[in-house]
Amino acid sequence: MRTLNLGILAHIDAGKTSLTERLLFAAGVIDEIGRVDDGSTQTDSLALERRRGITIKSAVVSFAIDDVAVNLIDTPGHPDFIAEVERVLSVLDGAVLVISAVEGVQAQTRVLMRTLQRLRIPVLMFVNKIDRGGAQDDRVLRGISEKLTPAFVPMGSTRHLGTRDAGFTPYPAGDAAFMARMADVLATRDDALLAAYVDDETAVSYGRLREELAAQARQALAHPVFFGSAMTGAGVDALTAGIRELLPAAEGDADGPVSGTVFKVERGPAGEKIAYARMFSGTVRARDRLRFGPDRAGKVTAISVFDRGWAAPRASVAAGQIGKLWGLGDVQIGDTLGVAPASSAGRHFAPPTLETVVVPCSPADKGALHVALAQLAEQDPLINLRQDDVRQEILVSLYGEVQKEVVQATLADDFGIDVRFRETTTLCIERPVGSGAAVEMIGREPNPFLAGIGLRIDPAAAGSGVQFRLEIELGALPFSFLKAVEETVRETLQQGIHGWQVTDTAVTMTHSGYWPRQSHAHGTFDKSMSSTAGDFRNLTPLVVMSALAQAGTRVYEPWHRFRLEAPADAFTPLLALLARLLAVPRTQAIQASSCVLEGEIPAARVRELEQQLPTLTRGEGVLECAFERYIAVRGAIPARPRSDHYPFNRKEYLLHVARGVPVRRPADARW
Ligand SMILES: Nc1nc2c(ncn2[C@@H]2O[C@H](COP(=O)(O)OP(=O)(O)OP(=O)(O)O)[C@@H](O)[C@H]2O)c(=O)[nH]1
Ligand SMILES: [Mg+2]
Repeated sequence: MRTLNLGILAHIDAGKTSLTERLLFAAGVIDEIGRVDDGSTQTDSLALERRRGITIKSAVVSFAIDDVAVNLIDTPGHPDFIAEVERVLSVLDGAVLVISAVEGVQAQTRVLMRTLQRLRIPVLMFVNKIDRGGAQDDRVLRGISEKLTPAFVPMGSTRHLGTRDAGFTPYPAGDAAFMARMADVLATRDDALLAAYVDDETAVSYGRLREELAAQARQALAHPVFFGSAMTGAGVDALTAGIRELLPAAEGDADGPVSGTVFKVERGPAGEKIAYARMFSGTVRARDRLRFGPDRAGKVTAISVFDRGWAAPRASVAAGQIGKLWGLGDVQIGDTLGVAPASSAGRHFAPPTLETVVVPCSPADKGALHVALAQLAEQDPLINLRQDDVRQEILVSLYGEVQKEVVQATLADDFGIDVRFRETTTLCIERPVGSGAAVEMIGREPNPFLAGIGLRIDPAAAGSGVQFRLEIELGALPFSFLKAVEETVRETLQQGIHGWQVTDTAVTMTHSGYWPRQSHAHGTFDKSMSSTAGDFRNLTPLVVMSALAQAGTRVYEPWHRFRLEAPADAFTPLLALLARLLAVPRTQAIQASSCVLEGEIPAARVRELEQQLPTLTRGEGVLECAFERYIAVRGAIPARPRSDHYPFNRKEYLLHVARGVPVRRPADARW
């Protein structure tokens, strides 16, 4: 039996969860179709999801199509939960991108397709809701062609669009228009096919085109498009057949070295940690000891594997499969089990752009709040818990207001802690402007640490994060010291010159020095003569900050791309509002009764736009927003209150002062 790990992705409300339910029903896994609107679907199983009618967490279910075992991952469409989508991307063999036949290609559809293409993940498209009033097929196809990809192939025709009787009929074998479309799309990627087709159109058989379509779809070069309705079930059989025919099965050797990726972590009823892992190679058995980080490992106590329905207890999970693993107490989302798979995760979407202070309504809950948030951060690492030691406050990173409400409701429902939020600020980033370097030699005044470090900081491509490189000889420094330097570099860059996270930079270690472990004649360790990892941890922040000060940094703020649809008479007031919010409208179109405005807006102003919109448009305005890029802040630079992890101690503080590195003595320092 082949396995296919399939993601369902779309803009919010396109019908992913409803379609998942339909596919489970069609495969005979469930006898009755649940409805999102009644809170009775399989994959929206959290109380909060049922209450709100939206998906918040990715969920896995499975079913079989003939000889293919499909693990289906239903993902959330709301941009506040994009991190959930990000985490599953690295475990997919293919995806179904759902597009509403009424709304067409939407902001998030573009963001998702762009990412799927970048990762070369094969994509089938399903144009859903053909039963709903306003459904159109040609307009959606135009949208796909203009905004997503030219390499799409409609797989059939629709009838009675916009009615309960709406249906989809796959093109029959040999259909001339279908063959012409396949040939057009496929020939651009296949010279032999192009030559044969140019030579004699009729010489290329339907069978050959169909085979080539499957081959190109499996390589993510061509994208078959199906139509249907998750509500009535129309077109779902054709989609099911397409999933089997046109998407690749998981590859991997069950007898090879163990390699897997953890893409979801949850807590069981007794608080036990459960890791969801997709295996790329090898087999993990219960009681196996697994390594999942440089210094983290654990023993698997139990396994269940997704198989025709839900996860069921099994003795092992093998290459291609998705399993739930118990017993790995320290495991984190994104961890690699065993050897790293060829296509490692990495960041595909923008990080959260907001940060807010979380305050317990009852001060007595402070300790419990910290524990609860740490558990939430385990399931969603981008929450990025930050403790402000000076003000004794806890901060979390967020994507938006809906995620904020979800965090609040989860803390209340699952942990019994009522919280409120204070001061939501936009998270900016800092990027180095030029290059900077700094060196502290070992044993040279005023360096009080038994460590020598030289670092150079250079700007790197947008989106590349922080890379740590070595220009010292490998082996010149013991590994534990090297690791201490790299970790401390990353930690220090959490807060740059203006307090924001420094990113898109390459940090190169250019110099190192240490004193090897010295012992007295009688064998006791002499700290005054021997370097320790602590010396490297203490010295690194200073060298980083000196080099960074020399490189200089610029602060960038997040901007969103927006699309606004509103009654035509709201056009002028909307333009005025956009101007006040410093948004930049790029295109606009006014028709008889409605207008469409598209452009970019600082993320910090999106909330205000959302709040003003209903009044200006009599509640009819529709706003779509998605993160687009970082743009350098003009004018006053927003400063972030520093949480001062450093200086760690008095020696280091004095060294900062001696070197003229800007530093503040923590208010609660005991020295
Ligand atoms: N008429 C009609 N309504 C549909 C169809 N599919 C889904 N819906 C409705 O559209 C709404 C959203 O459906 P969901 O399945 O929750 O959409 P989703 O993409 O999972 O939404 P999120 O997970 O929150 O992004 C619900 O009210 C569904 O009943 C369809 O084919 N036809
Ligand atoms: Mg959903």
